[in-house]
Amino acid sequence: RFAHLNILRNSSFATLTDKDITQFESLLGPNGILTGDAVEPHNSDWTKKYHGHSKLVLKPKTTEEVSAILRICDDKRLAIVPQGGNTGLVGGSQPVFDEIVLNFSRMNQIIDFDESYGIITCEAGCILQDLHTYLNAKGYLMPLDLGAKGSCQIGGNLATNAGGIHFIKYNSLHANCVGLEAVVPGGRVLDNITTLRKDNTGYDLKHLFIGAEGTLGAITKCAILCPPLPKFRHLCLVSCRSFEQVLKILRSAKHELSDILQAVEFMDGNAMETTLSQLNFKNPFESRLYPFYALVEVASNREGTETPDRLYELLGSADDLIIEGVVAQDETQLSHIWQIREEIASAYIKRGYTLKYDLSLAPEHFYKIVDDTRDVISRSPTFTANEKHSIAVTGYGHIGDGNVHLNVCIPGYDDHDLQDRLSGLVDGYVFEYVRKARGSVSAEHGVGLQKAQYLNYSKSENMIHYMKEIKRVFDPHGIMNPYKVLPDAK
Ligand code: FAD
Ligand code: 2HG
Ligand code: ZN
Repeated sequence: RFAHLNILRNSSFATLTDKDITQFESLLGPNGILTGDAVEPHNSDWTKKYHGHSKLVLKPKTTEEVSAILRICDDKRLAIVPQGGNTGLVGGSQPVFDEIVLNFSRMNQIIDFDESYGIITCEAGCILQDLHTYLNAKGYLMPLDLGAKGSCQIGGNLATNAGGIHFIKYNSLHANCVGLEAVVPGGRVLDNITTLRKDNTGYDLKHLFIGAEGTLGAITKCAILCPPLPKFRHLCLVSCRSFEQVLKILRSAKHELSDILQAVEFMDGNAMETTLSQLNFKNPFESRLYPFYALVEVASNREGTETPDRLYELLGSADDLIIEGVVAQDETQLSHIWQIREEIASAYIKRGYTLKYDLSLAPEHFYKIVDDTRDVISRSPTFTANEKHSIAVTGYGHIGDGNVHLNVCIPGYDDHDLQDRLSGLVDGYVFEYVRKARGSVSAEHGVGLQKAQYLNYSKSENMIHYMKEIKRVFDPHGIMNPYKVLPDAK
């Protein structure tokens, strides 16, 4: 299904033999490898778009085992794909052809928590939700929170530099990762595991692995700076008639609540309607639906009414901008409203085949691209009237960070011809729009396979030149996650 990407298997890679499998099995033990049918879940992705043809999954338990694997793979020219929780949305964690899958699920130990500085040190395969649970019990939290937290791993989060809903408050993993251990092809271990907050001893190599999507090496351990868990949080959901009104609420929230602001999220009416109907959720506004919604979350350690009062004040001062608003009255309501927002992605995947665009755009383009994409589809002679009627175009996302998720969805998964016509039109339109608007074709999900051919829409020729040079330094034979991010890097 990727014929249009024109990808050919790199003929310099070896083909896996039974002898190779035996060698890996003697290295990792029988529980350390998967073959046959057990490999299949690792060949596919959550969006049901990407399907690889790997015959082997390796499940190391230690950095030493990862090092031995990458030495063997480099010597034998066996291509390899790191895979965390496999929740990525850009086809980055599946093999394209027969690459070996390097899975981190058995490297899931928490190594240490430094209570003075709030720094957790752990292995790459720790599930994000488990880290939250561990830290919450100690009065801390992970600076990263996202809808896939029950499955994604901290190694995958670092490899994608994942953003999520609390980015506006805690910033990116580049800001919060203080230590990292990675293994590069050939097997060298780059041990930069430290809990020092400050270390200005030359080039900070760990940042190259954050956001590299597994193309430079495997992340095996990390140390993350964790904020204290605020004792009280409060959330409101408001509905608006126009997107401009949502932007005004964002500006007020940033000004009036800056010291306690945790999240400002956005969804349009189609996202709300689809999530409620596909997942059978209760509408917080009974049966009433509106064109646009914003969520504003604040948190503090102050007991009493001071914090929620400030949220009510914001709503009062924005009275002319809001059609209807609700402040969650307890944890159950708060979780319910968050669930609606966080499960939009799942709702569209349940509805059918979904084109996903994860864009950074200036406020004036943030929703315009959604409207324009809808227009382009409705004017296109490529689709019948029935097809046009069935295509849902929606915008939602992290408005506080300028990150819009544009999703275009058709019901079901069987109509490959419609899927191809739709992506043929919309991919070109959206990425060209983003290039002209000087946005980013990937705000937080990464480039993976999906956007590899559009990297130059957001990065200059000189920057791509040096990215390829860096790739060559760490991975001279190109075995690490080939065909992704920099497809023609050798
Ligand atoms: P995988 O999907 O397994 O891998 C992702 C990439 O990282 C691949 O290129 C892979 O090769 C590489 N990789 C994985 N582990 C390692 C490692 N140890 N060393 C080196 N490379 C590695 N993303 C956001 O940014 N913000 C969101 O709000 C968000 N919400 C989501 C909601 C849902 C419902 C879903 C399904 C996904 C969401 N995502 C979001 C996308 C995804 O969850 C993130 O990209 C996440 O960080 C991926 O982690 P993972 O462990 O699943 O990695
Ligand atoms: C979110 O913010 C995720 O919900 C998923 O990043 C976005 O699926 C998407 O397009
Ligand atoms: Zn997101």
